[in-house]
Parts: sequence; structure tokens; C-alpha cells
Amino acid sequence: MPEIQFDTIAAISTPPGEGGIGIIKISGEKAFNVVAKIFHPRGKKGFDSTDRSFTMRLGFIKGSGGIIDEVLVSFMKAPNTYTRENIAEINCHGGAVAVNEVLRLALAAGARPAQPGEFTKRAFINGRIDLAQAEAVGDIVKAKTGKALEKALSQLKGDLSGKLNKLSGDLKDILVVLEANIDFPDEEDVAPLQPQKIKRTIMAVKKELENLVLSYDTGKIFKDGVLTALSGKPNVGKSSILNSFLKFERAIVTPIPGTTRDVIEEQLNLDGIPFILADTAGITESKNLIEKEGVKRSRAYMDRAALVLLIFDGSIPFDERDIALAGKALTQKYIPVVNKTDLPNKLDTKELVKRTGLDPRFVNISAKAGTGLKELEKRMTQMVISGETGGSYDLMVTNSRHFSALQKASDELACALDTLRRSNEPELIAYDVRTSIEMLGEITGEVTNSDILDEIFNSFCVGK
Ligand SMILES: Nc1nc2c(ncn2[C@@H]2O[C@H](COP(=O)(O)OP(=O)(O)OP(=O)(O)O)[C@@H](O)[C@H]2O)c(=O)[nH]1
Ligand SMILES: [Mg+2]
Repeated sequence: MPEIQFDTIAAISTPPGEGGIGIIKISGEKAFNVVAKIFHPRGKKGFDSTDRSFTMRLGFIKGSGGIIDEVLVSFMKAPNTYTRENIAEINCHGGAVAVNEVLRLALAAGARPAQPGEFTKRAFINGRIDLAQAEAVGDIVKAKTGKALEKALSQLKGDLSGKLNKLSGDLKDILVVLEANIDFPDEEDVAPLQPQKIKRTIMAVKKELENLVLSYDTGKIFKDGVLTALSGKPNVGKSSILNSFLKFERAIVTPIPGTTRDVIEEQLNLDGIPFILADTAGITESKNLIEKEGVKRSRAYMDRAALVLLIFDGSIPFDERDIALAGKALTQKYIPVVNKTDLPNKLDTKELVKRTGLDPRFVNISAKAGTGLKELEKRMTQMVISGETGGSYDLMVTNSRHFSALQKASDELACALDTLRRSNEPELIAYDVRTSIEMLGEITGEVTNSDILDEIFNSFCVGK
């Protein structure tokens, strides 16, 4: 049971606006008392502590002005609930007015409005889930695609936490030996230091941490999307390609070079991987002030992008601008694309490759005829899955807080190995190993401070 007793909180847990149903969630020791004051069951009997947990009751919520809504209330008894406290969920018929009114009555009956993420925070503080799992709840709510959801669910299940606990356990085992040698260096029954064994364990743990650190680039992609720049000189068909991907006329398309001035970002879901497509101004030397600014932004997007679709116009010969763009793309992950293949070919791709060193695996498409797009989509997802825009991992770190803690934990172990190489001072090695364990503990919440907690839970929505 928790050491601190919390007050009873309430919030609307469904999204605002009209809906088939709206749920008010109430959690805390007095959750059932709060409900009893406003809920009038249809049958004879309400809910009392002798009733079984996970029971539902049909009835009415009444205020001073009469019936507000007909509702179903679920009663869940502590400690086998999300927050480990008593929870009541009032299922209204929906409609913003009824839901808000029921919440208002619950507050008048003794509950307090919940802070963002407060239900999940209680689940963490009351020991139902660890911190990494609590953060996964936030990710599940925000997941943009099936794959992002899959990663978040794996984290909620505790896959990451399990791994970290195992690694932390390995480090704790050697810490015990180190500390025994610090405290009782000459006692007979203290196992002597075995530097080789310690070194092996530290190296093995460090390798695993490094893998997790490396997985972050890919993990982030699944969560936030692959920023993909549509790049090319003016008029090659960048905006037309964006529109074909999206299957609606998002960007203005005209035969006039320099049509797109600003960057247009749209999300595209391919095989569960979120891509953020950025249609940019065609890159050229321009004297026009607006176009110039557009070109500047295009270049910046190209630099930032995780993937560049480098687009050429197949109906005209290449020029110096194409060559310059190819040179720029070479330092990045890119897919070379020839557009307008419905027109007679005038683009000498062989010569272009010779002049620039570009990857010769061009994808031929026609935004106008809609051909080749599937092939391009396949290449895009392959690049992510095969890890060309990141790696391929069983377990992925998707959270920047976890990433930086893992990085620090791994750095501490590098220090420990360094110390081991130079001397066998158990104090120094123990210090590094202990710090590394603390860093891992920060991820699961074993070691934590209230600032970190506030920061994490404040990013949640109210009612979660
Ligand atoms: N025949 C043919 N014409 C195309 C194709 N794709 C685009 N176009 C035409 O090429 C012209 C330019 O297309 P846009 O999509 O505006 O090109 P853009 O690269 O966005 O141009 P800027 O925004 O000016 O840089 C338009 O007239 C399009 O209709 C294609 O696959 N085949
Ligand atoms: Mg355009």
C-alpha cells in the first residue's frame, strides 16, 4: 500500500466534443462515496464495499435540477485497478454538456480536478508500473501509426524495463564484490577481486547499452516520423508527387517554375511507418526575394531530412542545378527519382551518374499518370526497415530522456573500464559502476526526483 494517502481525483477521460459516449473517471479512497452522492441506480441497490470488483450499475446522475443523464457506472476496487486505488468510471451518453455537468457534480461531491497524467502518475507512485511504462502510456495515446503503437505497447509491457533491470542486476553483482573488497580487503571469506571477470561483465553490459543507444534513431522514427524532403530544381514535379502520395491536391501545381515558395509538411503512413513529407521550393539561384527565401528553407530542410527524395525531370536534359543538388544529396540518405516518365525521355541518367557519383538505382515515376509510385513507396519503407535511415532492433528506445540516461550509463562504464586498465582501485571502479546503475534507475524510476516526474506527467492529457 502507498505510504502517502491521496485525495480523490476526477476528470473527463474521453476527448472533448460530441461522441457516442463520454467517460468521467474518479480515483481515490472516496471514489465510491463521491459516486453514491450523485448516482441513483435503476435497481434497488447501488454499489457497496461488499460487492464484487468490476461491477457495472445502470442508473441516473441527478443534480439539483433533476436528471442529467442515464449512465452506466463501472466500480473497480483497490488494489487491482489502474491506479491501485478505488476507481469509478461513469459512462455518459456523451455530448459535452452532460459530461461536463456530471464532472461538475462529482467535484461538488468531494473530488478534486485531476492534473494532466495524474491517474498514470498514481499508477507509478503506487507501484503498479515503473516510470518507463508510465511514459509508454503517454506514447500509446499519441501513437500515429500501428508500428508506433506496437513499440509503445512493448514498452508498457515492460520489455525495456525488464532488460534494464537485468543489466542493472549484473552491475549490482559486481558492485557487491567491489564494495566487499573496499570494506574488508583482508578478510578471508571475502572473495578476492577478479579484474578479468569484472571487466568482462562491464564490457558485456556496455555493449547492450550501446545497442539501445543506437536503436534510438530508429525508435524516434517510429514515434515521430521520418522527415522526408522532396528536393529538386524548380518544375521537376515535387508538388505533383506530394499530391499523388496524399491522393488529393494539397499543393499548388503550375507549369511556372518557382510555384512553391513555402515548405508544405504532410504526414504519410506507409506500412505503419510515419513519413513526414516536406514539399519544398525548387532549388535554383534566384533574384526574387520571396523565391530566394523559399530556396533557403529548402536547403535547410534537405539538411535536416532523414531521407531525401532527389527528383529529376525525365523530359529534359540535366543541368548544373541537378549536378549541384546531386552533390549535396550524396552526403545524405537519398533515393534518386526520375519523374515525368510519361513524356519522351531526354534525361541521360548514365551521364548524370558519371558526372556526380549518384546511386544509379533510379525510381522511374510519373506523378501525372500515377505510375511508379508503389515502387517508390516500397523503396522508402525498405530504407527505414533495413536500417538505412537507422538500425533494425528488437528493442527500441523511443524516448529522449531514456536515450540520454543510457548514453550516460554507458559513458560511466567506459570510465570504469579505463580505471580498470590503469589500476585495480576498487573505490574508483565502484564509483563509476554505482553511477551507471543510478542512471539506469532514472529510466525505470527507481531513482527519481519530483522535477523529472512533473515534466513527464505534465505532457500527458488530463484524464489519463
Ligand atoms: N507530363 C508530366 N507533367 C508533370 C508530371 N509531374 C508534374 N508535371 C507538370 O510539371 C509542372 C510542374 O509541376 P510541379 O509539381 O508544380 O513542380 P514543382 O517541382 O513543385 O515546381 P516548383 O514548386 O516550381 O519548384 C506542372 O505543369 C505539372 O503538371 C509528370 O509526371 N508528367
Ligand atoms: Mg512545387
